[in-house]
Amino acid sequence: MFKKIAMIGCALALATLTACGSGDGGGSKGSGGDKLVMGFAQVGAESGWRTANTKSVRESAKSAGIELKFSDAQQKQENQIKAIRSYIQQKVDVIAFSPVVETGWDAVLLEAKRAKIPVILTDRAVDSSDTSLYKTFLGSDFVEEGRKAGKWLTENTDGPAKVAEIQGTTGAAPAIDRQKGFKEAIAGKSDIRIVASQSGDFTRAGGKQVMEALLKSHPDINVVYAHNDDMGLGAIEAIKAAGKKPGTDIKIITVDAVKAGMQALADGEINYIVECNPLLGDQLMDLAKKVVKGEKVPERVVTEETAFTSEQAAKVLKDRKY
Ligand code: GYE
Repeated sequence: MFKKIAMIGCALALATLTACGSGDGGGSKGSGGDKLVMGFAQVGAESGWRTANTKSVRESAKSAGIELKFSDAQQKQENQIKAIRSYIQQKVDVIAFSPVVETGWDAVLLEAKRAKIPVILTDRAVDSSDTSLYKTFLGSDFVEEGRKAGKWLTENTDGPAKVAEIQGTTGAAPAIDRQKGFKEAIAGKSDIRIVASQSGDFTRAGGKQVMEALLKSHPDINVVYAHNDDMGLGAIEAIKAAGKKPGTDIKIITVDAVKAGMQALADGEINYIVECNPLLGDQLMDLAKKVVKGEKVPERVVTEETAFTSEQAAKVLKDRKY
């Protein structure tokens, strides 16, 4: 296992990091008490998935009695590195973070290791050959998600499929892996071809912009595979503006299954969604308590997930929590 992940949270610069703390501490170790303190470096607030994930982490920390110092990197690796350094300086008990991209973490993680602060990767992996830099990685199997998306397409194409792939953030584990799994699943199917592939940075605006351009450069696109719901929803806006019918003229497959995506799926504007579960908070807090106590934890904890068709989305929509 050469990959790692982790989550962290809120601010831009070091100066703002303390202000971003959850404020429920006071009796923490970091500030002289004995409450467990977690420094969490979140990717950003780019998508519905991320919003649900942040909420889950905050709520779970609270109910687990863990003081959370949260920072938001606004999808920039340099901000996450600053946040992690700040947590090391503050001598938190454990650092968790969700690396915006896979590579470039060894130096800062080595600093945490030298300071004897355990690191948990959550949601996204890092690509490093030194697995001693983190204790565990909690999150989804993104390659499997891509495979599920591709498999559905192989089973639901009527005629040649000309696929536009709207990728997540360049260099991010879910973008790399969701592409890999999808390609694997469609390999050898001569009637399915990815005709264009571009990054929409996991945002709705990004998905819309990419789709607007692709509809012009490749007017024959009849399938969109978007690496998350938000980009798929952005693509829907562009498709409608171009006078085409999303879900009918152009089939749409996405990943996440957040409420807005599930609504579009139930409405027939998206055709298939592979679930990616953002509710990692409880498992994360549980793992944090264990690693701080020095207990052994599995080096990989994979989230369980499913996938939804339009009919299935319509059934579960009203109970969807995020
Ligand atoms: O799919 C996307 C978000 O890392 C699994 O990040 C996460 C991805 C998720 O922006 O919506």
